[in-house]
Amino acid sequence: MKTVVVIPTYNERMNILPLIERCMALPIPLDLFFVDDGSPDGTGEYLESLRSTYPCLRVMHRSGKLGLGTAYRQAFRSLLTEPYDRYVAMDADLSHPPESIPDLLRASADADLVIGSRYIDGGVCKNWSAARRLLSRTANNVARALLSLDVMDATAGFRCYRRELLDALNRVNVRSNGYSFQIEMAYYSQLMGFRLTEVPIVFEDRVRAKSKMSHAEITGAIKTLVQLSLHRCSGQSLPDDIQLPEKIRDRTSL
Ligand SMILES: Nc1nc2c(ncn2[C@@H]2O[C@H](COP(=O)(O)OP(=O)(O)O)[C@@H](O)[C@H]2O)c(=O)[nH]1
Ligand SMILES: [Mg+2]
Repeated sequence: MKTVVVIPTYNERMNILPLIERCMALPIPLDLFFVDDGSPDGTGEYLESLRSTYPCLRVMHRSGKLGLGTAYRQAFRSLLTEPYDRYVAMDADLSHPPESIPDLLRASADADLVIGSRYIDGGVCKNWSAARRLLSRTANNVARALLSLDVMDATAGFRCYRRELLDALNRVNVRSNGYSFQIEMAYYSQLMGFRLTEVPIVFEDRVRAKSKMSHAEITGAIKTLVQLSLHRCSGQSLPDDIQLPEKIRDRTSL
């Protein structure tokens, strides 16, 4: 099974080396694909300098801070042209423990989208401020209520997608540029009838560098939630050219 880990970075220089070392210490082969948005702290250049030591590492450089959602979309589109079976997504800040990647991959034997979850039994969320906790819980509760999502942690960025799901999502009109991309991807995955599951993770707030969460991201998430609930209320259409795999078509909720 060929797996690539996609990691968007913006000013994460201090987190890069421990992240790569912990990924490389895992007993499974992984390719690492970073998407750096011209980080002013030199993350992109630093990643380039590590390529000779870690041949499995690649970097997509973009011209400026273009958003988390577009970083993932661009990376996934490019990596779908390569023969990967699993696409893991994670933050660069070590909040998502690389040691849980094997759990996500194992669970992907029976699920198309596996979410590394803070909010199911066994999931832990450490050292997060009360404000961040409240924001995350509220976003999840609202997403579940408005979109009938079957997962407890739809905002989580630690995920594993099977190839056929990512291929279908690539043809859906996913619009979020920022953090709400995660909710939108979970929504369309469920809508198309793909199987979603969660595995518990121990999430720990970053120790180094700063979070990029902002008021603009919160506003963007509210906009996405409104758009998706309107989409849901208006008959849940998907583009005509979406070719769902037959076994998925049988159980789609459309
Ligand atoms: N390429 C890229 N990466 C981003 C952008 N915004 C955030 N990130 C990265 O996305 C991940 C999640 O951001 P983070 O600050 O950890 O958000 P938090 O976990 O919600 O506090 C981190 O690896 C960031 O460096 C962006 O605009 N472009
Ligand atoms: Mg983070």
